[in-house]
Amino acid sequence: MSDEVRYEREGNVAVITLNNPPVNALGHAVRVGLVDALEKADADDDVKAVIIIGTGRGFSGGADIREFGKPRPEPLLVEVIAHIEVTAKPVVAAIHGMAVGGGCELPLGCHYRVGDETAQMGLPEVKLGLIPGAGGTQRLPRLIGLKPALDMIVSGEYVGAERAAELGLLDELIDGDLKTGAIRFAEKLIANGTEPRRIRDMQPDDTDAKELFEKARATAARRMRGLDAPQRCIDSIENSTTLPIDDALQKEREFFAELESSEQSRALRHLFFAEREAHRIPGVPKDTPLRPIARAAVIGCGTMGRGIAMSLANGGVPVTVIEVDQKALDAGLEMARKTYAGSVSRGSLSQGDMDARMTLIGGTTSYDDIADADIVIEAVFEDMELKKKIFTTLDSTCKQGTILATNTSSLDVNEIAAATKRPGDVIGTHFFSPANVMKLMENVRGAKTAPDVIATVMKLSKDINKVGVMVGVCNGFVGNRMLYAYKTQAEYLLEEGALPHQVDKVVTDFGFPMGPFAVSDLAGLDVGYLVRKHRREIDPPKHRESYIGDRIVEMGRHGQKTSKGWFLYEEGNRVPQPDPEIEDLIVGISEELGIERREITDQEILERCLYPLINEGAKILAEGIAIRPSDIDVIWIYGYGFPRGRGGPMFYADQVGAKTIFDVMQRLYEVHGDLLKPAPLLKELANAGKSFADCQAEKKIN
Ligand code: T1G
Repeated sequence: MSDEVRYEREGNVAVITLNNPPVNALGHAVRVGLVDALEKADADDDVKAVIIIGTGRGFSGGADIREFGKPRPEPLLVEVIAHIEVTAKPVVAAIHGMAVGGGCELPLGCHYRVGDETAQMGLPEVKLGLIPGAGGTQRLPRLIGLKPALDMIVSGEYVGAERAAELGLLDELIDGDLKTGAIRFAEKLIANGTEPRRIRDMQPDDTDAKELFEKARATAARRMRGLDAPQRCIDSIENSTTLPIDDALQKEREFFAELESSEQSRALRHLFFAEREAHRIPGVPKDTPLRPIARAAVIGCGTMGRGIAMSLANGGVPVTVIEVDQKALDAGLEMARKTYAGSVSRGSLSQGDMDARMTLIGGTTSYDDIADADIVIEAVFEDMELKKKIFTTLDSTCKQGTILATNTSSLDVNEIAAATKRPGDVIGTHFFSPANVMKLMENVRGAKTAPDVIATVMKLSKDINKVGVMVGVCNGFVGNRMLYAYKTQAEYLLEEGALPHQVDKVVTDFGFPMGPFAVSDLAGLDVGYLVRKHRREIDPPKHRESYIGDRIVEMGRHGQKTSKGWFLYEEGNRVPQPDPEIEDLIVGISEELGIERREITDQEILERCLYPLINEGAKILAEGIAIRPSDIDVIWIYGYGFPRGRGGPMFYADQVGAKTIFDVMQRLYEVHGDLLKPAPLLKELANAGKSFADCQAEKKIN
């Protein structure tokens, strides 16, 4: 046997063990080893049943995603599964931890499946822009029924051991040692002379099939707008009710091949690895010791502060929130309770979970009560003097080793750290609003931030189910600095002839959930107005800023919360409606500025918004503020809703081509000036015929 697949015999039961750390991915060596082991079990007359079990953290994380997009050597996973299925001796999958993707399809090719309480089973291929390509769309519906199979495959979500047993995905839940329990299960089969039960021989239950598929298609079109894989999943599952299984399996393989080569799947697979790559940080080895985080504190219980507190509680971290007085504290905690209650009423959270999380959130008005916190996250108004005052207080109050984090969205973390005697303990943890919902944690490394503080905060981001990315210090860090470049152009376009609904439509047609102006209305225009005003006082911008947004706020229009902003909002309706009053305002401002309005094409809008964003990303990379292009992609996907199927701004730039983007930027620069001057790195890649991915590969951190 190969190292990746071990073979042993326990009495009349052959035990085949997957041993391919870290997740028993079903790469070529594993597939070869499995076939060898099955043949060995077949040839041994003393073997009356077979078990397949995994070592390490789980049964299997599925096919090896790194093999995709390249020719895969035989035996293919479908062939291995077919080999298992025709085996004359009962084959039992013994599952712990993750059995996902091909790691779930392989057990479906087995005749029986048992699992322990840690088992998590699913077919998440849709999240990679694929469909289950090794029989999952045919076997799962036959085993558990159309509706649960549709739900699992189209959502890509996992089911735990209990639910798997309820569905019939597991034939038995094993208490105690899994291998022992699985052998006992196999021995019962032998004793009873139980024959192999092949899922392929089961007939799918096509009750209400037509209605189920119609509903599934409509839901997928709404929830996963613009993505191809969800629809293909439904098509393939529908084939299980209309075609003989071998024809349907052939169609499944055709659908898989079509999606595997698609830009959407390449983008989604890029993001899968990009999220993990973000945890590779220069100067912070993988085995950097972590500081324990048993207790947290948050300064401020406003929108951001309570969102952060909820995120920590959601991750099981006890947290104490500080406010200036009891009234503000009570109001903030009541808002947190109401937010949880909303989730309970929508059915996305149980009352028990809400109660447990609220129990983890404490409150106080005294800094002394948080002296023993392991991490304190400051989330007060974006005022540098206020933040420095708070950090000086924290420095003198908190125990040695407490991590002092600021949620600032753009201010200088080094300046904040300098207000303490422990700059090594200071870091930025920039959450995105609403912090209890948005996944991105843009963690900002100060010049003196200690490696173990970085490692601890990156691990905390995972523990509270966030996506952490490490960035450097500059105005706006990575996300907001790029957003500023994009929004500046969006507002200039309004002065030059475009209107808000036209710009927003181009951006939503590209795949963003909302356009820039609708987003501003949702966030509240008054917030940005105050930040801009404050910023102009302390750090005047180097270029002319459009003042359309300021005028709108000065008209008392703050966005959705006042039913008027860039757009109009009817009572109880959040759909933005164009407002002639705003269009008149914009035309008037063009006249004030002496700009002759012109017809602006959608293509120009798209290029004027996206290419300056990419150009700013190129500058950020050259300055070392972002470690790698894929980190920028992760930031934009999880912090700003960049369409996942496009892979993020830098991945998208590689699809368009650096030369194309450079040529457009050069032309814009000649017309609109320095703000649109092509970044040197963009020019370098364009001239060398290289991509941002090449750039990343050249600087890979192991
Ligand atoms: N292939 C290759 N590498 C993988 C991998 C996979 N399937 N899964 C994980 N890794 C790497 C990952 O990049 C990381 O590497 C390390 O393993 C630990 O991962 C035919 C076609 C299983 C839930 O979509 O969801 O089967 O950064 O940090 O938190 O129909 O990994 O250490 O170098 O995520 O314990 C379908 C993908 C494939 C599941 C474990 N399978 N994996 O989470 O570890 S397509 C998936 C995960 C398929 C069939 C189709 C998670 C996990 P590095 P990790 P984790």
